[in-house]
Amino acid sequence: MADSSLKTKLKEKIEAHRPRVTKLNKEFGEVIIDKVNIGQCIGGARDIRALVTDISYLDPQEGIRFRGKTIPETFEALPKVPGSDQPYVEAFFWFLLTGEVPNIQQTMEVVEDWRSRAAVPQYVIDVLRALPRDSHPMTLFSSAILSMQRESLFARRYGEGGLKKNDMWDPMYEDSINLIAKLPAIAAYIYRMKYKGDTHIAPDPKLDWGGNFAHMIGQKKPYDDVARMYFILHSDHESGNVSAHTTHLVASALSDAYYSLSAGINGLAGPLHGLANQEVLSWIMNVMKKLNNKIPTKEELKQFLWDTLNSGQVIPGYGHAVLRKTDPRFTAQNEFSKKHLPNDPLFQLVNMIYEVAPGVLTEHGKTKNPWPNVDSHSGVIQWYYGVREWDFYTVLFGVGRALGVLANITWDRGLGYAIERPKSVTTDMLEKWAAEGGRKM
Ligand code: CMX
Repeated sequence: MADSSLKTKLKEKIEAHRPRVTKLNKEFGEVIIDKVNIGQCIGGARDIRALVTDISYLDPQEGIRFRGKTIPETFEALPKVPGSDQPYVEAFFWFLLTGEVPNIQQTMEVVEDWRSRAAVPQYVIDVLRALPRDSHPMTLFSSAILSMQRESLFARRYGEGGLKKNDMWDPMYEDSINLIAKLPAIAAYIYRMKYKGDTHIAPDPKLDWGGNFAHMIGQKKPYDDVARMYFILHSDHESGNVSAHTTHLVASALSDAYYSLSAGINGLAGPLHGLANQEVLSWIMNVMKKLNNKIPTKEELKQFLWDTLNSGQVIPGYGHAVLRKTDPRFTAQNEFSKKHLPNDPLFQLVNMIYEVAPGVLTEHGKTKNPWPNVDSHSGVIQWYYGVREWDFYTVLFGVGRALGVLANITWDRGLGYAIERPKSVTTDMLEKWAAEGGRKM
């Protein structure tokens, strides 16, 4: 079978890019681009420039750019689904992989390709049904992905021997597309099994990837656009965040896409990362419950924020390891909400938190970034459209995040990136270097 246009384009891009990386490595490998201090060593490797990706870049002030485009530029440039305001997620994936905006024919080829690979094997359903029904949806999601590892073409071809380093991106790409195509149906199955009386809705072969997810969870327009927007916004945030880095790290051992994505999803499930969007909603609901479902005044809100901080908890949805301004993914969701749910009380509460929380966090004085991140807004939109089971929200994040991390590990294999293996040191060594004023090089 002939390769798809996307795969052909990707091959061209990888082959054109490879000499740049080889040259950098061979001729300029000794050039210093960063230094590491004890604080970074203890403090989660923050800000150390030690990863490479061309798929997205996160500027602390401006926020994310996908392939050089801001969020509004990205949404503007991509072909839209007819009758919708939002682009095809399939077009976005083409853009992430190649850096080029596809035309509508190229986009529709991806739509067709993903449709043709979307059927979820029965044993995945059996695995989901065998797990305790009160398992967290992220446990179900990660288990479903891992259970499909036996399908990996990468693992098969590697195991057969003779898979050359320069050819590894090909089965990694195939595995990635096979996985992406199935994720909406898997996520929808989890949703309806857990929360909708175990009743299920078959995919509609006429719909695109994002629209089909909305359909399969039982949502109507304009939720299809919420799904598309949500998946695109959550896709990629350069390489150092926990889910992206974990996926990359696991793949660096030449583990296949199934092992790697499942691991990344497990990292996303942490409350300091993706689970924060669930935490935001439960925090907001707690505030409302304490006030008999009344929207708090600014003074009451301020008090709740302080109570949270004084009890040693973080304010979910605020702060960021890299960003130092309002997350443009927050802004994009805020713009959407202004248009579609301007009078929703929870949306108004999100805006009130945005007015009050940065001041409280600044006065509290710990966080380097008192501004909201993506998670402080996403749950409220879901809630408005009736997706109120907030422990499902991180699965939505995970479906979107898969696009970015799988594009990245396909490129990792295309460029032959090495197995990741940073060096560790002991506390004794750090104390010695602290006393000596630095490590003697
Ligand atoms: N509320 C209260 N305290 C906060 C805070 C918040 N929202 N954000 C940071 N801090 C605290 C940290 O806990 C840390 O305290 P200690 O010194 O006692 O350990 C201090 O401020 C310094 O942290 P930082 O350098 O500003 O932030 P980090 O890079 O260490 O952590 C993050 C980043 C996102 C984990 C943190 O801001 C946080 O916990 N935020 C709330 C959870 C959240 O919204 N996570 C989602 C992030 C986006 C995503 O990945 O989905």
